[in-house]
Amino acid sequence: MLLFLSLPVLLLCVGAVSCSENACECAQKACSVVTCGIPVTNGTPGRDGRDGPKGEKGEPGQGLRGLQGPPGKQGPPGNTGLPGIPGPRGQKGDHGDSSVQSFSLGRKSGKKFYVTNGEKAPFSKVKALCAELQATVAAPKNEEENKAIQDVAKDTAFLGITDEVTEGQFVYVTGGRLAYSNWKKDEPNNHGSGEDCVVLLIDGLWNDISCTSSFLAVCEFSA
Ligand SMILES: [Ca+2]
Ligand SMILES: [Ca+2]
Repeated sequence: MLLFLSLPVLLLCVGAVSCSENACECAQKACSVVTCGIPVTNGTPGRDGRDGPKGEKGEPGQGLRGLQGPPGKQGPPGNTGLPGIPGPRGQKGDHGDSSVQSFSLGRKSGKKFYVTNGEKAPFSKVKALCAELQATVAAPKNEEENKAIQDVAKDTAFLGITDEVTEGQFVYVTGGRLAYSNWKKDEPNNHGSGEDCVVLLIDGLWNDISCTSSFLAVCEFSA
């Protein structure tokens, strides 16, 4: 009640007097009619109250989430794993050397064995082909061997015989003078610019011929 009475008075009087004392004394100085309450001295403060009940959990914060940071450093390598289970057995592979694979079964004569892959080539390549087989170019040393090579070749084939070292003197490429020959009539004739290699013709007769011409390769194995 006091507050209601004094407040309007205070408001009316503040504008007239400036004072820094308490509101009631100030009002009494400034205004002729003011009713103030009797001042009362304060008592000693009461003891602290007991703690209140725990409050409810608050709402999550509304702040913006920060940007994702850069990736961390790579960790140390792990331990080596156990060995895996052995895989299934693979399919059988192809034969390794195609030149060996394509050679057909030859003919055995005495202690020799002849094979051909049906390939026609210059004499230098025929020699290389036979060398790949750990063999030599077929060179008959008697009529039986000549017939055996003829049966295997069924075409004009190089023999392992040349007169490259000394013209007109035919020798085996493996070394040694001829032990047997079966020249065709009027051969060897060293025709044209020279013929230093020898072929076995289909009829079994021999002819000297250019080493750079291509004829069948027949190789010889010693059995
Ligand atoms: Ca010759
Ligand atoms: Ca000739």
